[in-house]
Amino acid sequence: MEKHYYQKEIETMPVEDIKKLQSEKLVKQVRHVYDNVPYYRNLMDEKGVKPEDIHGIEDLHKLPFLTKADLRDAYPYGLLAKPLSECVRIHSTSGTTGRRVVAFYTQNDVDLWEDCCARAIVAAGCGKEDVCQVAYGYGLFTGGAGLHGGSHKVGSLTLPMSSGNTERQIQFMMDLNATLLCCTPSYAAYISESLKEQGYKPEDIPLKAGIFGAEPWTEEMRHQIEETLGIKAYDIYGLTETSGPGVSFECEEQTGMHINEDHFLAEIIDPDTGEVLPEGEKGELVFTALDKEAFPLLRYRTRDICVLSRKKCSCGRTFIKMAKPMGRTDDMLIIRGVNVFPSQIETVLLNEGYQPNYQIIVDRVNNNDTFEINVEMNPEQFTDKVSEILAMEKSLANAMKTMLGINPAIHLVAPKSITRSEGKAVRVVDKRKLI
Ligand code: DLL
Repeated sequence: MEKHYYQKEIETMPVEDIKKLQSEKLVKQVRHVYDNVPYYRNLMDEKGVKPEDIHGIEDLHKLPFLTKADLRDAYPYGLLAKPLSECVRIHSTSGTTGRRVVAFYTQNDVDLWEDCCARAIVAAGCGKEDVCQVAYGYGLFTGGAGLHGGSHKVGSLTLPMSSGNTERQIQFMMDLNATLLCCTPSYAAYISESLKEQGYKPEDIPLKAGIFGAEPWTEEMRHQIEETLGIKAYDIYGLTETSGPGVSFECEEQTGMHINEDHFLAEIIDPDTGEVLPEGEKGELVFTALDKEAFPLLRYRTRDICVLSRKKCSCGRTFIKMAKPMGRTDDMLIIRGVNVFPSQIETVLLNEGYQPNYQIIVDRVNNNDTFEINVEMNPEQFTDKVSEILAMEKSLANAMKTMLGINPAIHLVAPKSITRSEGKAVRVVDKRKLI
């Protein structure tokens, strides 16, 4: 089968050439930041590093990290490296606590970001003949604008739906023969559930691919969405601070996401010590944006826990791959001293035949953590016999105990009683007020 790329020469560049390119860009970018961002210049001065000390990517470790706390401190303009008159766009995080992060873009920043999203669309097997339904939120969130821009670059017919109004999403999808769906995996699951309820079979649905990201999702959830919609579902990753979606994207191998290494330099560090870890080890993902002009973060700690791998990929792309993020250093729950990730809970649910419709509720009563999971029953599991429900709850609690090492209280609830998400799903309610 012929392979398709959006920018073949870059995407299949020999690794040595990528590293050389990254080194050249890094030297320039450090100079740009030092000269234009007093906040980061101070961090470098405190660490005793000057731009002259950075000769290439081998010197990256000398640079100070930048954290979300720095972004909050510097809000709103403190990390801006270009005059506002040269900026054409702002996006912002969906964060619910504290100050939001605002990111600025020059026209060149927007262009390169859209190229990254275009690479993802082509890697998902789509092109000019496709109809791309963008059901990520439009607005300050980067999902809508990013995939929209990428779809234009590829020349697909773009359906700028934004998220929500599921009836209308389905109507447009069916009437206008959408072949590519872009939205969060939880919204994709919701749309597929609604299609199924309306009696559509996978073969009735025009879609052939989906590009889903912005939140963690498991392989099990991927299989379920793929089966219900009759598509191939591709993961896409990114964050507002690094432009948005498209920092990395999946190819047909579906074994991790290729990082757009001509624009982003990735490292994995030990989140406790800051030490750089070798390829293949699990740790916190750190990005240096090599081309961003207006908001050029160096060594930005994402808080996402991940693994990198440079194993040869059958798609021909040479960019390093990142595994699906396993969670965030800040959404890992510590319950009764045990580390718990929502993704582990989701894996158990799907293995045990439940849908990924659940909510985790953690509280602290008399200095003890309480740990409850509300889980929706499938319509076919639904029963009003208390003994049957209790038996199902017990069996699910046992499966959770095996995976997590601690025992949650499981509450099976009626089908459709947990609020569906049109954007990022809210999986955890932590009432302990630990911070
Ligand atoms: O979520 C950008 C995006 C939009 C990515 C659309 C993909 C698709 P933020 O709202 O700033 O930006 O959230 C960034 O979301 O640090 C991860 O924790 C998480 N995240 C993003 N993509 C994935 C993914 C957008 N594919 C934060 N898998 C990141 C797991 C993801 N987590």
